[in-house]
Amino acid sequence: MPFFDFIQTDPQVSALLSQELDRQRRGVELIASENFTSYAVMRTMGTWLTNKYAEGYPGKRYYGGCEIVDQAEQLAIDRLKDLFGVEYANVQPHSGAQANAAVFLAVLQPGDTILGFDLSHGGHLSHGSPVNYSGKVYNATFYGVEQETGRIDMDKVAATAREVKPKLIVCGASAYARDWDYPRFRAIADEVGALLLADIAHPAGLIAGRHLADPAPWVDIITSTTHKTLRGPRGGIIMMGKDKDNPWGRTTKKGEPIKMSAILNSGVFPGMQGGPLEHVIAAKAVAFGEALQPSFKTYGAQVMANANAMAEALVERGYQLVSGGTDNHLMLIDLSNKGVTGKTAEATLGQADITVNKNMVPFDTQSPMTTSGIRIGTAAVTTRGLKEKECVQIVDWIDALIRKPDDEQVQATIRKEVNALMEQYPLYPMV
Ligand code: DSN
Repeated sequence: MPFFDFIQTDPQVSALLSQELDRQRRGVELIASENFTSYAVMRTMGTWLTNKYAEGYPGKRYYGGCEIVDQAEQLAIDRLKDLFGVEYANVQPHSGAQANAAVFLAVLQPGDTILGFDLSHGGHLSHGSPVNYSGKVYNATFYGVEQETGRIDMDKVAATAREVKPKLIVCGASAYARDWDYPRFRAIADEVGALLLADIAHPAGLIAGRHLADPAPWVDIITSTTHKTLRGPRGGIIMMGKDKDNPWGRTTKKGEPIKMSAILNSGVFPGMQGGPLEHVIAAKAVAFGEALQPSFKTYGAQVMANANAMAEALVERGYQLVSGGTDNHLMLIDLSNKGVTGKTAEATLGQADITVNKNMVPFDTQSPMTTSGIRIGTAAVTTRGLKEKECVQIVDWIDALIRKPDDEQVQATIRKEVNALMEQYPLYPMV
């Protein structure tokens, strides 16, 4: 029975589901923040757990009938703690942005100063951008990358921190191809008396697989999404390497110090969210179970090998990568020397069923809707089964398309080749 047969009562939505599955199957997916969940993760999301209200936490709910979802949520928590070797995990945030919002609400007061990575240099909207609540409610300040190196200069981060005296420093990005110096961020946070938050939404799966530096021993709080390199359902999480007493001396009515875990939990619920999405939380449990398998470590190694192969092939063909290469699953390509904007490149590659997103590059002179660059990542194509050889082939296609951005013949020819390649790597063949 086709996966979506049960919604034949709604042929319009059913047709759209079918078309989207076909789009995902036939194309090369290079959006760095996307991936393909396992069938088990996806099926778990589409279950009757969606019917259950469970405001609160396992064992302490505001509704009856939670004894089964309590077990599912506890399983997700326990597996996540195992996966990252941490003492505290909250699996309820609906997204990474919600996780960040809950943390900010829990540990900051309106008007407090935060120091984050500049959105226009690769940071994230929810780290203080003026168009986001985080930049409206808090006094947001930023560090960025150096124009010559495309890398963060930690001495400059320290100088900015000394100047602005933030209550919270955020390390983490949406488009930064390098690993993070967590010990140095820790030293800076300690020097200025700030809390330190690592948002690992992009590299989470690579950190879980121990391919990249582990923030847990260094930072106070970790947030992430679950659907990028971690390959779970769309959602967010919050973790702490160690739980500890809150630094503000807040106590219970009995005068006992309140743990940070309680403060963060209340930031999520009742602070930021209502009922948790227990169907998604159960799917997170499935995904964390998968990530605990040895095969997930192999997957992460291949994601990075594929990214490296693409980065090298791009550089060989004259492409400028911000920071010159990659340590993780993504790269940011500055197309200014190729005479096309990010917007044109995204549209041109899209015509050949290669999906990327236009992306600002540091010190960009184009607007966010045009951009000088594109961002590409290898998490999704690696899940499909592609290896270095196919990744270099993809770079050749990208190069041919960008050289002749208006040539519909080139686009049609490459589209056929892309579709033929991806047919060899079935996506959800059981559907
Ligand atoms: N939109 C995500 C990304 O593409 O990185 C971050 O929220």
